[in-house]
Amino acid sequence: MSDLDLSQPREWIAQAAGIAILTGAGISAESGVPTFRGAGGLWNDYRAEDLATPEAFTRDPKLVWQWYNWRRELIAKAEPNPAHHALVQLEIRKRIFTLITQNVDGLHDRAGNGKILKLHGDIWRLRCMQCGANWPDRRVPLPKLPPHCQCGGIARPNVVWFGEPLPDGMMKEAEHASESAQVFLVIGTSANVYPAASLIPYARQSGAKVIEINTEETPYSNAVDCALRGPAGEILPKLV
Ligand code: BJW
Ligand code: ZN
Repeated sequence: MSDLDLSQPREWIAQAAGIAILTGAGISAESGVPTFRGAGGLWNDYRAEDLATPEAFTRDPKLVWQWYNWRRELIAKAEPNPAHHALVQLEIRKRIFTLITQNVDGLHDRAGNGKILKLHGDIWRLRCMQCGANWPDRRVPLPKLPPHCQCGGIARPNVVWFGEPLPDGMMKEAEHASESAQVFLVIGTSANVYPAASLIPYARQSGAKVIEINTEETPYSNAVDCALRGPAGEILPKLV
């Protein structure tokens, strides 16, 4: 870690008027929130297709909710880490700034970022399967699974499962931010899930310097301008 040369990426960041950032589960790992894939990933024990799909929820809403209830408990105990805080400093400093996150944990909000595009929704919001109403609910644990809406319908977590579209217009906004940025930071994502991962080549083709921060190699590590190997909570505060 200490031998990483940060001078070039630091200069790109310092000189950029506009910055866009894509974060994934790895940025919250140092806060104690498990990632999905890789060492200690959530889905080493649980298969994605068993839990994070609309079909799984229709089959067994209680099982899926038990998984989300457990994750809500873990996240409720977690605090934003130095990587989250560094991104708040960056937002204060840059005129053009967009934080695009795949995370549903809300730790970017709690750290204090304002301009956040939550591509995969928010674990702290519920949505009615019947009437479509959606509302915040931070109770941990939820008293009764599955929770219900006032209309009597079953509620689901307001997140995006496999096979579901991202929230209306959000990908367009993310693409706009990515093509307008001089620097695109990719932090703690395995870059396996689309369309989120497509923003990485999109930003680069639009002219941004792309900087990846990850403890491991990803499919894009060889296709970015600078790949920094190590924990986000240690690298990011030194970069910004
Ligand atoms: C650290 C670290 C430290 C650890 N510091 N780093 C094109 C090609 C192929 C497939 C598709 C395609 N386009 C669409 C698809 C299908 C599918 C898909 O992508 N499948 C792939 C798996 C192949 N995509 C979809 O279905 C999407 N929807 C869609 O495309 O809709 C189209 C449509 C249009 C119109 C009508 C209908 C449909 C939706 C994707 C939804 C993803 N949802 C989840 C669950 C969210 C809710 C929840 O949290 O429960 O989102 S899945 C899960 O993966 C979650 C994450 O946001 C997402 C990404 O994971 P992430 O963040 O990258 O985490 P990990 O764990 O994978 O990686 C962590 C990384 O951190 C690792 O690299 C570590 O090394 C690193 N790390 N500690 C720095 N300290
Ligand atoms: Zn309802």
